[in-house]
Amino acid sequence: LDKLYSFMVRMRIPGGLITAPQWVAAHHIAGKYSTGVIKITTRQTIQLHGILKSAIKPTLQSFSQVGLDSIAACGDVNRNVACASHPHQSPIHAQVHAYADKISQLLLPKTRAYYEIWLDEEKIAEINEADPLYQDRYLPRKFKIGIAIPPNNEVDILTNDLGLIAIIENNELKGFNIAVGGSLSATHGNPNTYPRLATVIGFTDTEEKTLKAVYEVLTIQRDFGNRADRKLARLKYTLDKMGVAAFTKELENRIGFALEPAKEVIFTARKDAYGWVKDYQNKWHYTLFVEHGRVTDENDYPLKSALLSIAEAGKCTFRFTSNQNLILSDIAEADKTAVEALLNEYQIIEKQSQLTGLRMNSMACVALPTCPLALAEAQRYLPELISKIESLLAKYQLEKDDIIIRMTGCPNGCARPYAAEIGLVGTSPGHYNLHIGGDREGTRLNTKFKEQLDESAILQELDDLFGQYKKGRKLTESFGDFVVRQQLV
Ligand code: SRM
Ligand code: SF4
Repeated sequence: LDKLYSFMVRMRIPGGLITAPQWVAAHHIAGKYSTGVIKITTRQTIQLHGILKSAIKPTLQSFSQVGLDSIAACGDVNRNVACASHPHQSPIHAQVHAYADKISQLLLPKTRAYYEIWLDEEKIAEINEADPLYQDRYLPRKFKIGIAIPPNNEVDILTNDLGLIAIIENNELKGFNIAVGGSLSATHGNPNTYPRLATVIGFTDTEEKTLKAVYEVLTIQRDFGNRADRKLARLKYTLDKMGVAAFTKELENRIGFALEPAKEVIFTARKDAYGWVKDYQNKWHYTLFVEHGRVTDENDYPLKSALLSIAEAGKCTFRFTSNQNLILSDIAEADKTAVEALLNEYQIIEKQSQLTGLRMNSMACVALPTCPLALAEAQRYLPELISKIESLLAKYQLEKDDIIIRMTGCPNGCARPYAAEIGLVGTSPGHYNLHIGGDREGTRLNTKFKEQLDESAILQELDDLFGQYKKGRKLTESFGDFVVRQQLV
């Protein structure tokens, strides 16, 4: 018997916004063709796993019928564009959010292959499709773009190859600070690889200039990126090789204008706005913590059924956050009670109210059993580990502390563990490197503290660190800031 291969499908959902009918469709497609679990990812989209080869085409066709595709959600192209998700972040949130779609469209590969192979548009060969951006070679590596609306940094803007930071004054979009060269991936034992936060290189005011700058950052990476070693091919390595000044000069040559000096920006948080929040247009939004993005019915928690009922009622949109969470969004005042009744009927609100700060600020990547690169568990294990860490937090009365903890099954960094206050990076089954000292706002990477710890060693180290934190922290000091101030890393 040969292996029974199955596939994963990841959708392209710029800014993570879909309609209720699209959620209903995703629910049924997942049930019919995949494991049934809808996984919200760290880049605001959804994945389905366990799709057999014969089911790929019907899956993509079913998504296409509701206006969703998976084009460029993987590969050496611009990936799903992430954007600040919550409409309460600004009265002009929609204007900023629209950039996610514009950029996604601008940078889509021009090939019709997806339509031909999966959507029966016939003509499968005779390749003569002009693509001025990707030409005949695509990019040397994946490319990621995010858009942030300060002061919230839920998108972890500086971990993107290219980050746009919206500058809003008096409810007017003035333009964007442009940050380049972020990426978290690293490889165990390869000192040439490293996580890096993006460097802010300037500001653009108009839409035309911003999109031009975005486009030409990609052409620089296309032309200068390392095509000999995929481990060193991301924009961060291109940037560090060229130097920031030379990179900026090259960009200015290509765009034909000088970038303005970057504006001052302050980030204060990365947390999602849990619960009910009203926005500037008097619409309501309910943000739900979805543990590691897994929407399913299990452990007496019928989340997937609840979301289906809510979607079928048709009174909200669905917004995915970069923290793997979900916002039931754009709810009219008159419909709020109905949505709340459904949330209560399925005990969603009650369950949410029982969660600790640590759990609500946790993320884990997929890892085992589906990720072929996983060295250790992540999303299947972190919930259980957090229960044990919660006992330690209770010991020091730190249950309400919003400590950001993230786990990945390997050093690729899919749940951005290097940008967490506590990062656990898988090294082998049951073992993790422990990183500490990221800040709460996402402007400082953490540092490796201990290597190859098993569960009891992780708990012992955290017990000790929490004890010191409880005793020595300044009034509102975060765990990450404390361990750095104490020079523990
Ligand atoms: Fe990732 C590869 C899952 C966000 C860095 N990532 C993978 C693959 C496709 C494994 C593979 O290549 O065979 C994983 C699929 C596992 C599965 O079974 O589903 C996978 N990555 C994910 C997701 C689903 C994690 C999650 O649990 O949410 C995230 C999907 C995002 C999306 O919707 O597009 C995901 N991946 C990230 C992030 C975080 C981010 O982008 O904000 C990173 C770190 C940031 C960065 O890119 O530097 C990330 N994934 C990687 C890498 C390392 C890339 C590199 O430059 O070396 C790989 C491996 C690769 O590309 O060779 C990878
Ligand atoms: Fe897989 Fe590693 Fe990404 Fe986790 S971090 S999903 S184990 S590639």
